[in-house]
Amino acid sequence: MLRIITQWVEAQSELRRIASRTHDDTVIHKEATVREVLQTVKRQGDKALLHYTQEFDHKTLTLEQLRVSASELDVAYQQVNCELLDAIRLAKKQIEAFHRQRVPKSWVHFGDDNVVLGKRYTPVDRAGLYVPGGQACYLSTVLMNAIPANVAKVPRIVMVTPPGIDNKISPAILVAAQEAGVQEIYRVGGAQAIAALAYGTETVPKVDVITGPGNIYVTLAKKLVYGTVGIDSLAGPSEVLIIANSIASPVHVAADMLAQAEHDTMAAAILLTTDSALARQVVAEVERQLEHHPRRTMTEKAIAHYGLVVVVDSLEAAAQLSNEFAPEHLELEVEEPWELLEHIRHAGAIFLGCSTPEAVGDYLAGPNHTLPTSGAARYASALGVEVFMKHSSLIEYSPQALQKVANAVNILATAEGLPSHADSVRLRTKNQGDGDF
Ligand code: HSO
Ligand code: ZN
Repeated sequence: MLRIITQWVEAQSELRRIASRTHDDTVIHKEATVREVLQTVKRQGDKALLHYTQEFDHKTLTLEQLRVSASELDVAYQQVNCELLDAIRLAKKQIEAFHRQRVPKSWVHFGDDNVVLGKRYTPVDRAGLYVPGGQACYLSTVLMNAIPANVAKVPRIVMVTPPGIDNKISPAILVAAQEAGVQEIYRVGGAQAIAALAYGTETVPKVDVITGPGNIYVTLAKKLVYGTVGIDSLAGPSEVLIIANSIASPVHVAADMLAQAEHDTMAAAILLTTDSALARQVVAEVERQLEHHPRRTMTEKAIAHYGLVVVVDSLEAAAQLSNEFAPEHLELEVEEPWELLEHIRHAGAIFLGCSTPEAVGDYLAGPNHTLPTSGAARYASALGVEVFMKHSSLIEYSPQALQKVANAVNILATAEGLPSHADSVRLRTKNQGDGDF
C-alpha cells in the first residue's frame, strides 16, 4: 500500500531511506564471489565462461554456441512482426538524431607566436555492451547503448547477453542489435561476461569500454574492472519522482509510478504534490491498476517498500525535496513546467508537462535512457557519445614561442628538482641569444 506523508521531516527521512536502498550488507560477500569469477575468467578464458554459465544460469553451452551465429541473426528477422520492426526503426532514427547533435568536435586554436593548441576526439577501438536478460526483454537498452557507440564511430562494437530458455536470445534483442549496427553477439551474462569483455578470452574480444546495466553482480564486476577498461556508470535500480499539482490526472500519475515499479522490486516511485486530493486519488488508482497487473507481485513489492506520496506546501518545497533526492527520472506535471525547472538542480532526465510520460524517453524521444541512479545525478549525466570517445590534447610551439617561456619552464623544473626537464627546453633555446636565465 502506498503511503501518504505530510510532515516535512518525515518526508526527508523517508526519501533518504529510499535513496540508500541499495546499501546492501551482503555486498562484501558478493564482491568476493565476483573477484573470483574475474580471476578465473582471466586465467581460463572460454572454459570458465561455460563453467559459470552452468553454475549461475543453469544453462549448458558449447563453445560453438558462445557466439550467436549469422543464421540465428538472420532468422530473428522472421520472428519479429512488422509493427515491432517499424517501432524499432522509429526509435533508432530518433535516438540517432539526438546523439548526432552531441558528438564532441575536435578543435584547434591558433595563438600568438604560432602556438597551436587543441583537442582531438577519437573513438575507442572496441566497445562492449552488456544487455541484461531475466525480468524483461530490454531491446530499448540495446538501442540506447549501441547507437551512441555507432554515432561515435567505434570500429568494433560487441554485445553480451545471457542465454535464455533453450539457450535462445530473444529475436527482438537480436533485431534491435542489428538495426543499431551490432553484428557480434556473445551468449554470456553476469560477472563472467564483464570479465570476458575486460580481459578477453579465446572467443570474446577484449574491449576498451563496457556499458550497459545489469544486476548487482554485473555492477560489482564493472566496478572491479574499471581501470583495466572504461565503464559508463554503475547503474542501480530505476527511480521516478513526479512533482504534480491539481492539473495532473491521478490515472496518469499512477500509471507512471507503476511504469517505474514494474522494472524491479527495488525500483522507487515517488510523488510530491501540493494537492492532497490528488494524493489520495493516486493511492486509490495505484491499487486499482495493480489489481490486474501482469507483473503484479514484483510491482506491488516495489510500491510497498519504495513507493511514496508526499503532500507539500508549495512547488518550490517539492523542488527542494527533489533536489535532495536527485532522481534518475523527474516528471513535472504542472501547468508551467519550464518555470518550475528553474528550481530543479539535479535529475538524470526531466520530463516536462502532463503529456510527457517517462515511457517516451525510455523508448524513443531520443535522449539516452541510461541515467544516473541513487543520487548520482548530483554529479553524473546520461550516457552519451562521449563515453565511447576520448580526446587527445594538441600542442605545437614555434621556436619563438619556446624562447619566450624558456625561463619560466626552467624555474619550474628547477623548483621541482627535475634537471632534464629544464635541459629539454634550455638545449633548444640557448643558441638563440637568450640562453642564460
Ligand atoms: N526506465 C528504464 C529504461 C527502460 N524502460 C527500458 C523500459 N525499458 C531506466 O531508465
Ligand atoms: Zn522504464
